Amino acid sequence: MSTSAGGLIIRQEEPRNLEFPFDRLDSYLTPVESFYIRSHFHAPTIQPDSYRLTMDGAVKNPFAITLKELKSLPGKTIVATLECAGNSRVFLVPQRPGAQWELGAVGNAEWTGVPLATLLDRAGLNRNAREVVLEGADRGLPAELPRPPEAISYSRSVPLDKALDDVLVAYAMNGSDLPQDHGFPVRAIVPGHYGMASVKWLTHVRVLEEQFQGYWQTIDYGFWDEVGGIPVRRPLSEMRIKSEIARPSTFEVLPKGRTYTIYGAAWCGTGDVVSVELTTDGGRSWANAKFLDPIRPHGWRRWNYDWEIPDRPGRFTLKSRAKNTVGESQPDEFNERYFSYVVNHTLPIEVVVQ
Ligand SMILES: Nc1nc2c(c(=O)[nH]1)N[C@H]1C(S)=C(S)[C@@H](COP(=O)(O)O)O[C@H]1N2
Ligand SMILES: [Mo]
Repeated sequence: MSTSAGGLIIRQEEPRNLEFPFDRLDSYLTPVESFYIRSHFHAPTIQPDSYRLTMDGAVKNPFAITLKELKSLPGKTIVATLECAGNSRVFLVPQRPGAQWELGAVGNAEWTGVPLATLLDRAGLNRNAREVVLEGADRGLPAELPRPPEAISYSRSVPLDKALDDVLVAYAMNGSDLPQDHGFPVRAIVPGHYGMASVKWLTHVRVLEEQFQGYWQTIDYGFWDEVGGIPVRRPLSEMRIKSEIARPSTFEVLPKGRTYTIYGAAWCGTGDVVSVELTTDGGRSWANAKFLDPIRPHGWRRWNYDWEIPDRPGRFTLKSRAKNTVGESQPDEFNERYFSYVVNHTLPIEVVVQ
């Protein structure tokens, strides 16, 4: 099978926001040229020779490390699916502000780097350390209100236990140096979390003894949780379970009376995807799809399903629904607490049979 690469859809020219045409899905690892790009500010150019990653904050031995030193530390390679928290926003009615992503603000890649735990260990955590702020070299004014009074960097925090568990300080993607748009020379990969956590152009890691309340933690990439009946703002974190139909695509014309292999992928942030079901009658009946990929922590699983297309012309609504090992299942409806993020309900794909 030939693997087609590149050919992204422009959602915004500058800063660059490009979407993978999800109907072209045909490999387990998304080729680097096809991997969606989501950048809030102009991509910074970092010279690899002068690059330093600074580790400081609530630590005993702050230090800065060069790219060469970083690459000389024991490395690790993982597969992780990154999904932008705003992926599939175009399905929301009424329309929400933000990039109108369809199905392709998601990709699955292999990442190589050094565990953040190795660097935190070397820095020596203070007793009251609680969160780890990951800061990128890119700066600017956010596009949406309320805006901070001056330019800010892109920064996000992860809880300390996550930082020590499996966060990767990555310098390679699918076996090659990171491309500039994906964070050259170094980015964080926070497996299982929505893409916003995986800070690109990572130059500064700050350990905090308090809760981080930065712009991308509260104003943007937050949602309304609830404590004792009172809505409270919390940062988005783990990806919620989701499956997407890659083929057929919306309004594709299919021949009646034939077999069509519906094809897609499914992923989640916690646990493993264990089933994908398909409905071709708008939700009255569901049947199991077959997996094409084994379970692999944090990697997506492609699946397919042979649909015997009825022998009559008409409009049909297809939906897929994934379930995982921790009892999560895709909901039927969008959860309004997320306003314009976490669009993981069963997405209707309408096709034309003739
Ligand atoms: N420094 C920095 N890191 C960033 C961003 C950014 O704008 N600046 N965007 C985040 C968001 S919202 C997503 S979804 C992912 C996208 O990663 P990609 O462009 O490599 O696909 O990067 C995250 N890391
Ligand atoms: Mo994102």
